[in-house]
Amino acid sequence: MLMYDGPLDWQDVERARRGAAIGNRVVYRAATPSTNLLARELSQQGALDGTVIVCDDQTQGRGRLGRQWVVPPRSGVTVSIIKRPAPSFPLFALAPAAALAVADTLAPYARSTLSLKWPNDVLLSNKKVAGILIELEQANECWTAIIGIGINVNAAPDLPTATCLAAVTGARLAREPLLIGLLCALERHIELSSESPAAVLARWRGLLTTLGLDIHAQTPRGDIRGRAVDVDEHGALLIRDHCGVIHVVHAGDVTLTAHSHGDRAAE
Ligand code: BT5
Repeated sequence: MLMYDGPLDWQDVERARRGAAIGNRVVYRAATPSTNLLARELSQQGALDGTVIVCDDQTQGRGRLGRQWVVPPRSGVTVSIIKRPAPSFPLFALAPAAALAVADTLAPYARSTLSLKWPNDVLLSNKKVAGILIELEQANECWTAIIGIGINVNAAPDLPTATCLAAVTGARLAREPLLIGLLCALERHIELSSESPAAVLARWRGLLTTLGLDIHAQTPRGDIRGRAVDVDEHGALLIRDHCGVIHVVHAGDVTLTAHSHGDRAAE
């Protein structure tokens, strides 16, 4: 019988990923403050490229810009991947690759309600079901990326903007096949990114619901209001303000402004 509330069977995941570039080695903790933090420590201690860190209870999960990621214990996929791409790898494609990997993992269960919100939220019925936090470190000309992904599978935190996969499927799901599928899809999209980053960005762009809408962007350089008209070849958001000036936004947060609002709860 499947134990939806039991501990993650991480050995099942490692078995399924034996010999793969991502997940050949899986590190599991019942509880840890943050898998991204642990991944960084393990990476500094020499953990191999493609090592996967998972936990059942993340007590101080991190979002972007100092925010928190909150997950009820044993309910979700909480994972960080250590990736050391070749020097020529287009790092800007990593976040789109990760978002597409999550989208492909969830699509069999919820294709019609799935969308992406710039820069890296995955939404189901316009509510956030997954978040991605990529942290980069450089040493001796080489980059290490810690790719952190949280997916709400059987529960979501008590936030009006959050949902979980089970809310859409109406049934609780085993987390192991989702994690195995996610690692497989991530490996595929990272490979594709190094061969053709433009193809990855084109697919990612196609799933972005942010485009064409009037938005308010909070960026490290200040606030911008206008219409999200496109993304550029590096994934930056292009916003046209009311004077017609195009702003290129590499990092920030986006909310819809009044006349774009419909039922888009996660905005
Ligand atoms: C993110 O940040 O969405 C990135 C989340 C990354 C989490 C993973 S879990 C594994 C790894 N280890 C970590 O410590 N982190 C990564 P951001 O775009 O800043 O969104 C954070 C905001 O989303 C919060 O301020 C809340 O409003 C909301 N939020 C928090 N927890 C949520 C959840 N479980 N589901 C949906 N929304 C959530």
